[in-house]
Amino acid sequence: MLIKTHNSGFIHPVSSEITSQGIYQQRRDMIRLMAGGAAGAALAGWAGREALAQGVARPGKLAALPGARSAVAGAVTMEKVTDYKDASTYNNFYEFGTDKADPAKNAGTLVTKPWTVVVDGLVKQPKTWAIEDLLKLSAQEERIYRMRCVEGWSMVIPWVGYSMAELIKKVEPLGNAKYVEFITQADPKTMPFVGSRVLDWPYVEALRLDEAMNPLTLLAFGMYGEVMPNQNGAPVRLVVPWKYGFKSGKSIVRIRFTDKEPRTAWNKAAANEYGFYSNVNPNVDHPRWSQATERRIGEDGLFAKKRKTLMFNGYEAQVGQLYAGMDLKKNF
Ligand SMILES: Nc1nc2c(c(=O)[nH]1)N[C@H]1C(S)=C(S)[C@@H](COP(=O)(O)O)O[C@H]1N2
Ligand SMILES: [Mo]
Repeated sequence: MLIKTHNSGFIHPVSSEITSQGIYQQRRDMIRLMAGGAAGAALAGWAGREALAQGVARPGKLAALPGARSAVAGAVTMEKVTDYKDASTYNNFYEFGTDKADPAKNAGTLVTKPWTVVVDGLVKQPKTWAIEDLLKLSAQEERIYRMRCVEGWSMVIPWVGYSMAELIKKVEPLGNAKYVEFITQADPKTMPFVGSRVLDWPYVEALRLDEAMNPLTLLAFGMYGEVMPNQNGAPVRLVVPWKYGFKSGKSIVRIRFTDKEPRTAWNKAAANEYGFYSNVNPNVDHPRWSQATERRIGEDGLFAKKRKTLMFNGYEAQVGQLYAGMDLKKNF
């Protein structure tokens, strides 16, 4: 990232310089600049720098949404970032069709302004948030996460957002809140496949409260240093990098805290295939295929080897303790 300091102009910090103090200062600078409306070219952001370093330029198609590189353990991988083109044109978003190319083709009709997110259920501070206020609740961070779809492909995506825990702390869950349900937009007028019977709309996902509180769980507003493209879940989506992709609900309109395990879209569609937890696990096969390997999108040349899928998608150190003592074959 290009950080403006009072006397030395623009400097490029290297990772050894990223102290928590540095991150703190960077966040304060960012908040100050955003508050002053100065977000612009000078704020191309860590995302932009990181992407450039990896040979993936910020595409410059959408409004900039830079984020300071996250200090959360495990939130940055040095693996090659997936090309923006692949990340934005090879998607699952069944509200816009079931083909991987459909969301990019069809999601132009999604209306993201005005947008509100209702936060309710078992919380002390229920509230309807305007998307603009939700965006400003905490400093935007860049997180370069590995993403693994249950279908056997994976990507590496630089998301921009902040930990879901920031919002949870703000709304103060009651003592009996055990789960968080994420309800997404289901508007048949703007989403052509809502109304089809492929899923029971709206698309609903959920996490246990402690999973939602884990710092890796990201409320994302953008990717590649820009605001979220519609097909990737504008204006706000969840990203849960240790679970299969379908747990990361797109275009969220309501977040509800509950005491009972919510029914979720894919679990309702086929409970024997898609469990509540859906943690990435190479040792537990989908009933119809193995989950031991994956194909990294962008590496699918003739000689590209399949990669071994990692337990919890490589985030075991960060999230393994959430499942201590649980039988992960039963709780798949
Ligand atoms: N609302 C909604 N969210 C969704 C889906 C969907 O169909 N509808 N698909 C899921 C699946 S299966 C995956 S793999 C990821 C894909 O996200 P991406 O397009 O950002 O890669 O979104 C998830 N979130
Ligand atoms: Mo998926």
